[in-house]
Amino acid sequence: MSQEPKGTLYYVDGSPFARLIRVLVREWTYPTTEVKLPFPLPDDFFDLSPLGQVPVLRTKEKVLFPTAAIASHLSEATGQKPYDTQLLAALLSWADSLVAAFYQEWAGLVPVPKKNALGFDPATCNLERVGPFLDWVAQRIDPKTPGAPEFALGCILNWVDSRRPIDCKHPEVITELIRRLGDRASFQETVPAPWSAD
Ligand SMILES: N[C@@H](CCC(=O)N[C@@H](CS)C(=O)NCC(=O)O)C(=O)O
Repeated sequence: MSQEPKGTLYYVDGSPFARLIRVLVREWTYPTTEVKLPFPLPDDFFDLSPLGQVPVLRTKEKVLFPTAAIASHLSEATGQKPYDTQLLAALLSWADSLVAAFYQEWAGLVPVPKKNALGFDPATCNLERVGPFLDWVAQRIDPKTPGAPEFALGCILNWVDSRRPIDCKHPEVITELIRRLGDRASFQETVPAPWSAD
């Protein structure tokens, strides 16, 4: 990306949300200066974003977050064909629930032997939606002409497979998408460093 940067993109190497935006700026040719941050994020990151999360894209005009808002800005700024915004929103919301489930596990938090006012284990509940949700997603994606939702699905599933694999067979169309995305420069240039909770 040798053109003049249009913005500064703050990211964490392992974040599937941030990776999606790093993929989109490459796929849609929106040059940015990428700033890699440590995780956990520095306390003063709240000065940039009140949510204290990555990704954040700072342009001349505004500070953009969360991921869906950045994707929408990039799509408009680079003149992309409209994509399925419900599908992208559902995928990002699903990723939020996976992050919640995995963080609970990685932090060693399990239900304690006292009254469970909810009556269920939130981490288990968050993982129960994987199968039904991916069946729904499989009806809506096109592995041959990927757009924002397909790139998001690729980033999320690559993250799951590398961080905390789930025992769940994906529909064939999803397997095909992941294989195709792996051949793209945008995915090859943004592969996160290996990490393990152990
Ligand atoms: N819903 C947010 C999720 C972003 C998110 O969870 N980012 C994580 C990294 S994967 C983060 O910055 N976590 C730092 C924290 O929560 O303190 C979005 O769509 O942008």
